[in-house]
Amino acid sequence: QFLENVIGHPTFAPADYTTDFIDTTPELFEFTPRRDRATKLLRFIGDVAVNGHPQMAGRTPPPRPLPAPRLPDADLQTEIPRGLRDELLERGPAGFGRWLREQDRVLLTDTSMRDAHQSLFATRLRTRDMLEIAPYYARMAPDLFSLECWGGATFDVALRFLREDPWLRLARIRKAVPNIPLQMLLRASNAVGYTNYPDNVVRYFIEQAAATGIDIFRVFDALNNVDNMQVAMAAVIDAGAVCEATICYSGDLCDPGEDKYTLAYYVTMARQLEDAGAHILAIKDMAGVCKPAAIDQLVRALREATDLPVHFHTHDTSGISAASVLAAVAAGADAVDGALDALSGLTSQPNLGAIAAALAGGDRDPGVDRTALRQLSDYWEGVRRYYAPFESGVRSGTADVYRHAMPGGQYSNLREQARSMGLTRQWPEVAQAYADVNRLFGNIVKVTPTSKVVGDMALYMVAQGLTPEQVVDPDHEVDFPDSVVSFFRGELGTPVGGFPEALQRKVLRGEAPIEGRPGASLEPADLDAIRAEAEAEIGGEVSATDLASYLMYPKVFVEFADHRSRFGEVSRLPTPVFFYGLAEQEEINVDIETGKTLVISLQGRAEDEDEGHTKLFYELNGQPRMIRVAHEG
Ligand code: 3PY
Ligand code: ZN
Repeated sequence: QFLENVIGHPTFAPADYTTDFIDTTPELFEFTPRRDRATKLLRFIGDVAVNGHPQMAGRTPPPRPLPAPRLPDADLQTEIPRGLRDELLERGPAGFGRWLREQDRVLLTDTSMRDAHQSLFATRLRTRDMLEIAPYYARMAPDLFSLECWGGATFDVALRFLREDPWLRLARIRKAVPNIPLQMLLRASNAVGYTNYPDNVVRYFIEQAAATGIDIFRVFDALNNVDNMQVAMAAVIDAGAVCEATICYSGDLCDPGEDKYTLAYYVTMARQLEDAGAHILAIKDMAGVCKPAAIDQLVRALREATDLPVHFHTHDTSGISAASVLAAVAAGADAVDGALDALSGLTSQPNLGAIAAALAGGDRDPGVDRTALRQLSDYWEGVRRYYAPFESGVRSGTADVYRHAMPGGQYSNLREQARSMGLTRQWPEVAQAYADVNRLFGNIVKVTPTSKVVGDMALYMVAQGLTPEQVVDPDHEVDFPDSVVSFFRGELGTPVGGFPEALQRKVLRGEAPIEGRPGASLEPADLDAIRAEAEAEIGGEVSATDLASYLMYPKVFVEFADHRSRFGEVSRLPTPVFFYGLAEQEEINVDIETGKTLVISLQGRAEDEDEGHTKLFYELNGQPRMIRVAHEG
């Protein structure tokens, strides 16, 4: 079919098909035999070789060659043992929750594939690096409570920057790890986006996620608004998955002056979540400010006030969060989160291997194989080297987090944003502005997306040299960022205690805010019409999961789909090749499907007689191939 298409095409010049030719004649490529998939990947590799990866602009690549990460020595031919997911499948979500609460041991969630890299290297961990290690998890760590591997910022970053399909990532992890529950972070009505979606979109997204492989949904609302969580929670329960309803920890329970985020406040919320059908309660300490004495009180109070098990999540930004994890365990927490050693610490989770070791032999010993955890971590250590250009450069814990309370998943991003605005040296001012904005906005819960609103305003203040007094002064003109205007309109819901009225009037310039739950004022989306619109935009078929991506991020999905049709499944490429390019004479293996491997090497390059193009000479499975790449810009 390929030959027929090409030979029959009027603009075809033998042995001289160029990327332009391919780009301008997509109709030739409406089938996907192996040769076509190979051509697309060669074209992508060529594009990185000639033009560089767009993500690397302004970043320094690590020295090459990068040693391959070391895989554990477990035998992948052995049968996959029974794991905690089997317990879940047998008992169902409610029974699983009750079972969890009855355990003496504390259970462990590994966040390496989601929050750890979101918090350490800008969410850039690629599917290929997850899939290499996934079957080892299945064999070596079946006693883990869950792998947090999806949701949060990973969805957006996969499509936008990694140009890979987050749904394929999930489906493949599921296939490789059938025995450990897979967990995702869901921003309730904001799903995996930054704004409220219509209720039927939230439900559709959750149905797709459950069908593709998510067992446990950690559902939170960025203002701790239970009303905003009901639709998502009900959809999770209807999908037959575990609903881990989440309380975002804010303020300071250890402060005698704390009059907003009090124990009574958290207990009330926990009871509402239990009434709404939660199977598990999560305490999400997104900034890592929940001190040991605070988590002790909180875990005890929530377990006493409800019949639910309690799962504690924190970040190590301060450098001492493991103390809070151990305090949570001592107070009766049923499960805790950590990241495997090599991906732990700093703005990520505390160290899972160290937590397991500290608890070993005690009455809450998690009962995991610590040698296995070490070998899995050895792998992550090698993988982390690949992503060095995306690390924030933060080298130590900082007590400053107790002042600004930035979420760990935001901290490195905001530093990067500050850097790109030329504000690197003004970081202390940005941190102070963040704390000031929080005060001006009425001391709100700060987690995606409200944390983004506060961060946008803080950067704006520092860039403009605005003082807090000027921000509130009705006579001082301020051009508030869009996210701030949308927040004060109530598009993310209403904060505990309401909006500061005078500031709201100033921001909205007389416009009336939304009353009540934002989702209630959004028209249901016409999914059939939207699918037709998406198909028209990408000029091809839109699958059920493609539609879910389009509903979240229409523009980003269309760009992704365009990339996918030009370059194929780039998630299959090794990470150094994806970001830094294939070195000449380096040989790589790329599995394009089970049992089908491409062996690719780059033999040389030459400038083309046609100016602005480079010819790349490859060897593909022993055969010479030439690709011409247009120079960009
Ligand atoms: C996210 O929503 O991405 C978060 O990690 C919040 O902590
Ligand atoms: Zn987190």
